[in-house]
Amino acid sequence: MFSDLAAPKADPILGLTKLFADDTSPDKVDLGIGVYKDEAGEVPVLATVKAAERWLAETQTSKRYLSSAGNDAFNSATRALLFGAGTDAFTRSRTVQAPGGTGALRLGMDFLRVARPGGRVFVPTPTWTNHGHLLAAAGCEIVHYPYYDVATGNLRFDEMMEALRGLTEKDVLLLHGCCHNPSGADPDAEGWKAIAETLERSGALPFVDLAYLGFAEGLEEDAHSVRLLAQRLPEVVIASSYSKNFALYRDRVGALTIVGTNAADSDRAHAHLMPLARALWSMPPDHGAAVVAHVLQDKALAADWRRELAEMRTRINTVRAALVKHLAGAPRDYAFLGHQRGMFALLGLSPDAVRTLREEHHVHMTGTSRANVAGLNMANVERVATAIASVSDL
Ligand code: PLP
Ligand code: TYF
Repeated sequence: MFSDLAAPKADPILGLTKLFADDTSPDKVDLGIGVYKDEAGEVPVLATVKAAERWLAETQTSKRYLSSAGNDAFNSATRALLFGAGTDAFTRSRTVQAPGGTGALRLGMDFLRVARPGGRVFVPTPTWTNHGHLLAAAGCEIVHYPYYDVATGNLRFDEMMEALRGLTEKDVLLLHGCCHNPSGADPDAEGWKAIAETLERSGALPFVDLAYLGFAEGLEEDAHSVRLLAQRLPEVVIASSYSKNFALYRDRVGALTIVGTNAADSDRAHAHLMPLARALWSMPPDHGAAVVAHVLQDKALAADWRRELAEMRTRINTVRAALVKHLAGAPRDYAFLGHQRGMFALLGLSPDAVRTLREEHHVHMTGTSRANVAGLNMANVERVATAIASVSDL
């Protein structure tokens, strides 16, 4: 009977929404779920998306099925964004549209069972909460590797490299392409080189989750990780998302890109993705991908989108710097936050401190003390910093 079903464990990030809604303080600040907010605290539709949606409404003549691979123009534009049009990696890769980065991750994990049967998936600690659920659902065996030290605010780079020495050619290494969630700490160029060398030696397959392209330093800069891996290694799998950089969250726009040794190998891999996608969702939702394809194909709209993306990135980096500045006198040195990128900052606060922040200061973040920096603005950042400083000893 359904009545016998025990309540499932709630998602610790999504569960925050209700706590925030129930907080009646006019000063409450939401640093919970990872959505970009503007200076006014809104999550607006981008102007370029609105323009493309108007175009789509005017010109779309049919909603007949496309295919399990989705929109071809979108898939090609995705490869161009990842690698640069006409590059070697562009030529020897194939993309399948998926419902969000999450869909791309799940499709990619199903593909791992085909491409690396019996292999283990090495996952960073910490990582995005959904990675574990997705890997379990796809039946993948998980091995955790050390990535980030919450106590010091630094990468655990040497320990990570030591753990990666255990990789074999059957295994898979899950990496965050930029703006690591939840820490915001990414390897530098030297670090990526060392990771690529380890993968080269072991023959393990890199599986890159790229959900924040353009949110760290820029579109080209943030693609460095996937470009380097594709250049150095025969095979790479990339799950990318347009939820953040196009603010298309609910429209579910993502892509799975397979880089093979050559185009023929990638075609073979692509053929395997089709039945896997059919068993998951048959065809991906079209609207958001059609919008992204139109924006990226139209020179003027593409330039406008790059400006809108730069505005989001600049605001995040500006409020991050302001947070660090206002935390300068805190009992703990928070300077490390200034070296990290993207929407998230892992503050290293105790669960007690997080609860006090929520109950007494009306500042909401995950129980792990991950703060969405994009929830800050010039009007609230000093108050939030003061509140964080006041609970740093708890
Ligand atoms: N990967 C990471 C690291 C994320 O933070 C997210 C968050 O939204 C996703 C993947 C998936 O994004 P979506 O499925 O909303 O496109
Ligand atoms: O980490 C975040 O906040 C975003 C959004 O189950 C998100 O990636 C969080 C949890 C989830 C789905 C999306």
